[in-house]
Amino acid sequence: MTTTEEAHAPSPSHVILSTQRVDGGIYHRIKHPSSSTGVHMTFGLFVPSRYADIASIDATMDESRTTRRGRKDNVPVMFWLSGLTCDDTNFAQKAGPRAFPAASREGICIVMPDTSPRDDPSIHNVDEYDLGIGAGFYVDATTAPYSAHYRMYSYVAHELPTFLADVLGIGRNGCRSLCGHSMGGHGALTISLRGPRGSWAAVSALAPICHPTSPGCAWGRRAFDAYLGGVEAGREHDAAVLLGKLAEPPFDEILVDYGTNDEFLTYLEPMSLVDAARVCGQALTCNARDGYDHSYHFVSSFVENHVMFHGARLRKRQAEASAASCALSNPYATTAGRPIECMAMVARAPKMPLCLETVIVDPPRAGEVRVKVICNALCHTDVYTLDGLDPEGLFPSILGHEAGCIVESVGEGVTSVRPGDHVIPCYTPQCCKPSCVFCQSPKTNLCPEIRGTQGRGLMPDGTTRFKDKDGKPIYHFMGCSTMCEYSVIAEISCAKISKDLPLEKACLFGCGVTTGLGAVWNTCKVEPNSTVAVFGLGAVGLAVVQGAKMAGASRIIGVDINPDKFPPALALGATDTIDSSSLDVPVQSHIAGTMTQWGVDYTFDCTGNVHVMRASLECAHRGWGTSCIIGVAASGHEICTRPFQLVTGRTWKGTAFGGFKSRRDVPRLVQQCIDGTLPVDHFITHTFDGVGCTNDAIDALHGGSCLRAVVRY
Ligand code: NAD
Ligand code: AHE
Ligand code: ZN
Repeated sequence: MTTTEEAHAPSPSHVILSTQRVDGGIYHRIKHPSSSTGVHMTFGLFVPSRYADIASIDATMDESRTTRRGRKDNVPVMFWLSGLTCDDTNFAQKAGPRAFPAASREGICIVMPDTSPRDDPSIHNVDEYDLGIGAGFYVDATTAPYSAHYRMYSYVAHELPTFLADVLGIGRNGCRSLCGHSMGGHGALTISLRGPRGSWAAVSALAPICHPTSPGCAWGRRAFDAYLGGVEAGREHDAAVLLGKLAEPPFDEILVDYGTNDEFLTYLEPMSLVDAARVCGQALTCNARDGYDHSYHFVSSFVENHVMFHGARLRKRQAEASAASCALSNPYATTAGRPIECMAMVARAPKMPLCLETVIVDPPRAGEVRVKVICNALCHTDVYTLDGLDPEGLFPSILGHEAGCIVESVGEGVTSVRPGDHVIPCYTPQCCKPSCVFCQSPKTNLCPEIRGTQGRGLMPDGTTRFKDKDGKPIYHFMGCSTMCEYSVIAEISCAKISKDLPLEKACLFGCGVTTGLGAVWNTCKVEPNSTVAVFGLGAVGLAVVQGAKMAGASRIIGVDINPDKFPPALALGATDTIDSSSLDVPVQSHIAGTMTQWGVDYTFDCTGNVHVMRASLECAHRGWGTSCIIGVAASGHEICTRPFQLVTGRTWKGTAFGGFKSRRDVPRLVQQCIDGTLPVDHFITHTFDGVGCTNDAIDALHGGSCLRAVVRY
């Protein structure tokens, strides 16, 4: 059994008859062969500028059809059904100037089908305005000669919605509504009332024929006699009858306008609809517009109200549809809004192994996002804090800040991510507020929006979302806390990324790799042919080597006290390696004196050791060398050098997260990795399964051969 949709599935070939720029967007006329009517049908389509890819459709719709088919967002559309004698252009010409800008503001498309199968070779009755051409009455005719092609009900109720959804990605998931004038008002009301509940988001009408089977309505009676063989059969296409039969109201509200000077008022009988609505308890706003007649002057005077009426309901439907599709695609829908009990590695005290515990993760509050942590990579800074070296270190806390996550649920007001999205938590957030001088400046990535509470292990409202099994609060860490199967982070700390990169690779962009690359590209802007020295060849140091190589550095000196780190450094582009612990002179004199005369253009500390930071500065080139501190020094440790070093032209600077603006740049880096221009596999030297293995990852990092240990949850 073929479904209604399959029976009415659109055939491939369509023709764009015309495309015009109009106020608020683009207006197309499209002709296509219709399986319902069996002839070619033409419809008008207004597309707001914001839907550029649809607005730019052309005759060869094929290749980009897939993109439109693949659209994630539900583009809403209002169907405008015209009245007797009209074709697909009347509304656009006479009411478009008011309706289109309003639709653009509302973010909705408007589709304007023809009023009859105009190409039907057997119907020529041009002298009868209320039957045949221009008068299809939105029914499927059952009597000859009209039964051959006059199937306007099926065309508007089924085929055209499928065409729009399938070919243009418009009006999917019920994001469509009906409005119409006169015969079109009848069509809008009856099609919406006959359809399965919920298949249309809203209905409204201007001067609609409300009770066409009524003795007073000659139009209805003539049409039903001619198309359906009698008025009785027309009861299935009579809005007042259909509404009066309903047990409960199908819509939150129906909007109707008519003119008190409408010359066809006796045919329209709006009060019959008011009575029917009262019977089934349907809210109906029926406005009698004083002095207005049946013309398009009336229509264009009130069409904006109707467009706004539809806009509000279509947006609500859009939100419901995306929430529903999220729920469908979001295996976490069942946990949303409730505390989650899960496993975490809790740092109970400095220099003590992490404890595997059951914790409670509360739901996200306003502006917050709860994420399922898929994997977490260990960064030296986690160990530094666990070792009690971090002046901001707090216990008990949940550490971890280099992770790949999936959004489980979002708090109130969160719009940039939704359940099911892949995200990277970022300890350097990006609020993007116009008032934030840091986010607005190209010079820095240090958005301070939540830095105060973040440094105190709290969420922006000053509370925590973690509790242990005794109900005691547990502190957050760096606004991430990803050594837990679920975490709650601020929306402004969420970098939404493509799902095309496995999270166990994408997680590396949460800290070390990004920091190393950014120190070279953003903080120091290393030029081609520069000479570089990198102190500490862990993941951060090796990312500096990789970044310098990609920047075209001519000489890259890698310094470490662990020779095991030299092979990966050389593989990534280091030209020289030094085991500084084996030197009998200070490393800076070896580099600036033996290996080079005056030092190198750029040096980077990736150890966190203040002595190495000094050495790294002091072998920066006399006159112009720049030394960048990446390493995080232990509490109380301070850097020093002779001011003479700076007087003689060296610059000492530092970087956090490589100067990258987190939410803008992390997705780009991930995309570069997907495109193959930024490989990172070489950083993953160890993998573990289960949050409980995090202590093993720490041991691995201490082992000396580990760059990044990725723990998969
Ligand atoms: P890591 O432990 O993996 O690597 C450190 C490397 O330094 C090791 O290879 C070690 O052998 C080497 N090293 C140690 N002492 C040395 C010395 N005296 N001379 C030369 N080499 C020495 O650490 P990582 O994850 O690569 O992080 C490196 C540093 O960067 C840490 O201090 C970390 O806290 C910091 N960090 C800072 C940022 C930031 O935004 N500024 C981001 C990430 C990491
Ligand atoms: N809490 C320490 C500061 C530690 C620190 O400098 N952190 C780096 C990131 S390390 C990532 O592995 C950073 O981004 N700092 C900027 C910031 O705002 O913290 C302390 O000294 O108090
Ligand atoms: Zn880190």
